[in-house]
Amino acid sequence: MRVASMASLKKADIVRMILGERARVPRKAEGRAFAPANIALCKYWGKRNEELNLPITPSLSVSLGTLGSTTRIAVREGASADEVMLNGKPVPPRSKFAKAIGYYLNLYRPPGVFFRLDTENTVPTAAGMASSASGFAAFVRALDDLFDWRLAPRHLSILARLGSGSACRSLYDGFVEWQAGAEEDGMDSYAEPVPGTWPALRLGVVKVSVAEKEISSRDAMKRTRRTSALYEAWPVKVAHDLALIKDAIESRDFELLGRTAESNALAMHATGMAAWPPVLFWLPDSVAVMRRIWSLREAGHAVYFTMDAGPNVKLLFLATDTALVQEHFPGVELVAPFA
Ligand code: 2P0
Repeated sequence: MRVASMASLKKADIVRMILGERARVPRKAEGRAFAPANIALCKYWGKRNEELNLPITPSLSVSLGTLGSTTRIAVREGASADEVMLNGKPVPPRSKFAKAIGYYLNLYRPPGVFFRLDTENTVPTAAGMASSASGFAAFVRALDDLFDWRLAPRHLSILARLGSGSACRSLYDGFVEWQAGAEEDGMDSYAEPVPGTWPALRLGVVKVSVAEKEISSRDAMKRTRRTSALYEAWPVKVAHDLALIKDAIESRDFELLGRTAESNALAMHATGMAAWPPVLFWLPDSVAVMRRIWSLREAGHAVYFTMDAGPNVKLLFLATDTALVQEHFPGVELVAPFA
């Protein structure tokens, strides 16, 4: 089914296109699913369509194995509101989190039906790792399970994207590429696995601050795209880095992977600094961590970093350097994406 006016397509239009004639009647007492968190090596930064979370560029991430979200969803018989639980605790209905879940549920809600949604995050939420990506991916899978839609992974990826862009990459393990697509309805903008595993690859999260950010990544990328003179260079940078990262994965060239991911993250942050008002996520300690990494490299160690829309630094290294990383970054949280 195609909709006549493409320009103003809403999320609900896309949900209708994907679900088609599928019933919105729960087929079991509870839907349940897990999805991994992911960290981008080549970042998603800027949208061509803010309603549908359609990106300007492709991006490439690595999923974090067993770190992610497990979501359970069930109908609340006779209730007049949804109930949202996070890590075993009720979430206040007026909170941003509960509202975001409510808006997303509205896309699928049969009239007058309310749900109980229960999410457990194994991503250390306080470690500055985004849980919205794994959260929305697990949410979509849990709905698919509850309603027994049996949607194709491509369609689940598109539905997860409607919740949060980077969530479309959390439908897969390992390395994942999100195609930017060109269609206005975004039916060609979804994630797919990139072949290749890398058992020795390690990530380490160095916590700098867990305080709530001053600006959400959503607002930061919007402002950057609209006001930063450097944004023009971003799609060119992504095209270049994406090809290098895929080569690095294929040839298991860790230095190429690390160098390219670090340079990509720094370029993303640079576009933000040139926005107005400026977008700067770094704190003095973020820069101190970067400098420590650069000193280690000068001493011949292959330790690199990436950073997302926050002050925490994510190290990239190989298993053989685990002891070195722990020595230089006490308290680092280690992640083995392929273990
Ligand atoms: C990424 N980030 O590729 C980039 C790098 C942050 C920096 O995806 O507005 O929460 O929900 O589509 O996915 C974070 O942005 O934004 C993000 P929305 P999202 O991982």
